[in-house]
Amino acid sequence: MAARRSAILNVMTATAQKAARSLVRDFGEVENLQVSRKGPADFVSSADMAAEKIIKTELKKARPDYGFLMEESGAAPGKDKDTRWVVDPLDGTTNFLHGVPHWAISIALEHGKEVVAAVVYDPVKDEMFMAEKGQGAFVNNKRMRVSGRSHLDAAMIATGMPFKGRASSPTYPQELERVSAEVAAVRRFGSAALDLAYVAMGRYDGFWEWHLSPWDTAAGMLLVTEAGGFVTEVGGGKNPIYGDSVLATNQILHTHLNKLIKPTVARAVKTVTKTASDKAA
Ligand code: 2AM
Ligand code: CA
Ligand code: CA
Ligand code: CA
Repeated sequence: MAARRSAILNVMTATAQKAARSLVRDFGEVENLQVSRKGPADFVSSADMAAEKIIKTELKKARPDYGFLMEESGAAPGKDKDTRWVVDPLDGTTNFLHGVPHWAISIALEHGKEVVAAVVYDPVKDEMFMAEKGQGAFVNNKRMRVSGRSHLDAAMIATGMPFKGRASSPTYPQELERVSAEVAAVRRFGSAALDLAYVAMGRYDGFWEWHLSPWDTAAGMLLVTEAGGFVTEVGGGKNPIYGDSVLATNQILHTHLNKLIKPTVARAVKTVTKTASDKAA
């Protein structure tokens, strides 16, 4: 079935394509880009900045009243206080800067704290992932469905390694060990937006990562739910976009995968509490 794109998805896909042309040009001569560091393992390049500028200009032209939350320029409220774009102009910057062809543009539209439309575009593979609340999810012109795999021993699970240092994710090594021991394969490709798109498409059966930002997850989350999957925080919390973790799976594996990851989380919370009270004593 072909996707009939609404006006808003047309705006979002055209914007993503325009930014993609700039990014693809820069990807072709990555050695000439200006790169700076925002933190210890946090890079931003002139490609990220140029793409963000294009996206902001195009979206502003199409919907002048909407606000923005963008990775590089932050929050900019619009006249319409209820509606804003949540944008990552380049998800997978580290891949991009190393010439690894796995990165994407992520654009979500949030209305009244709810994501109502989403586009994730991978220009290298020419895959345009899109969804609108209540209308299903599509890749190019094909409907997407999450996988039907029901056993962890056949599942491919994606994750992201903690990028804020070991101390910020003390339970992650055990989580990875427990998950690796039970599933067919674990993958770590370095773009959370594409990880979520691949769960929506049924390529991956699940994905979890800690400490992502709203621009990494907002669009991908709607792709997964509109493709019939589940997205929560690790442990089941209902705020994966603004919380501190995301767990996305097909319909069947959510409880299993959550249980595998969660026990170590519970232990870590106890340990932290004890240390804090020790200090106070
Ligand atoms: P980015 O490329 O837009 O920064 C990979 O684990 C995911 O984490 C990617 O979506 C990446 O988004 C994000 N990420 C990687 N390093 C990061 C850092 N140092 N700070 C914040 N987010 C990061
Ligand atoms: Ca970044
Ligand atoms: Ca990102
Ligand atoms: Ca980014």
